[in-house]
Amino acid sequence: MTEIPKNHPRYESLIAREKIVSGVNRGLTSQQGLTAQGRGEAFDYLIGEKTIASAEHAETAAACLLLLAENPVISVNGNAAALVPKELVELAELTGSKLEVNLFHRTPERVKKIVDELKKYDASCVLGENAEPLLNLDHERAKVERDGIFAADVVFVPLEDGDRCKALTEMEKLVITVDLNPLSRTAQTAHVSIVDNLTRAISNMIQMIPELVLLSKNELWEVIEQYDNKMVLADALEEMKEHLTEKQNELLGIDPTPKGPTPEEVEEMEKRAEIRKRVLMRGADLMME
Ligand code: PTJ
Repeated sequence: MTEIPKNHPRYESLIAREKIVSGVNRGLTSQQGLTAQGRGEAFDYLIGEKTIASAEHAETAAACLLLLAENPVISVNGNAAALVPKELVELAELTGSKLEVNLFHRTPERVKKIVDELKKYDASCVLGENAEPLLNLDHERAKVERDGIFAADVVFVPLEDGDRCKALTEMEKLVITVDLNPLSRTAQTAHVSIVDNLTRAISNMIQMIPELVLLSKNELWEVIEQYDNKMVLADALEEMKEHLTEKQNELLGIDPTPKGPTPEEVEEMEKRAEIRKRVLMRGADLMME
């Protein structure tokens, strides 16, 4: 891995890039995963490389769904395995979810390598090696495990392909995704779309779970009932628009905050109003005379 100094202004982003490259070199991540990461980075720029409030709301709803589910499954692809393997194992443990390696560009070698990678972080059981073509899609993309994603009531599929996301929602599962592109078919099809970087989203969810487990089932359902995925996506687009306008103003040296008058200007305005009043009164006197 290239040494990245901690004080580099783009440290987080460069480290993520290194992790994806290392994932490709170790045979975990597909080459297509490199372009996917690049696309994600571009959208992260637009959103200001931070967790926006609506994404945090989606992360809360996602964590509640995983806690309420009877049979939750977290799907792991080559990018997720390179970026957040330890965190995925932790999230699975905290929510009682199964982990399943589920690849778009599937090869048995890559599935095995990702299973072994997750086991390095103490995952007790990782599904994926015995997948069968059970989704309503053509051949390799259709493969999932019968006791894993196929049987799940809630599936968490970060960085998923649009077709497969749609196939899962059509199976009446509740589908959660993480996708920095609010316009992607996946983001538009999933029930809960977290528009945030996978690295931030997973650690946010891990941090909120200790508080969420203290809530009753009814309270967890309340969070979900108030959740509106369309609003979350619309808000992400709005944030991007606002962020772009802010950057445009910075470039043009425009200060968008409406300025009120200075105390001197207020005094001057009051003086003028007084003079005007006096002139009007004098005019009225003259007319009476
Ligand atoms: O390992 P495989 O074979 O299962 O392949 C995984 C990839 C991601 C290559 C595959 O599913 C794919 O081609 O995905 P797409 O269609 O490129 O979609 C990936 C989506 O994730 C895009 O909308 C990106 O903007 C988004 N994305 C990429 N990196 C991140 C991200 N979203 C959040 N966090 C990221 N780090």
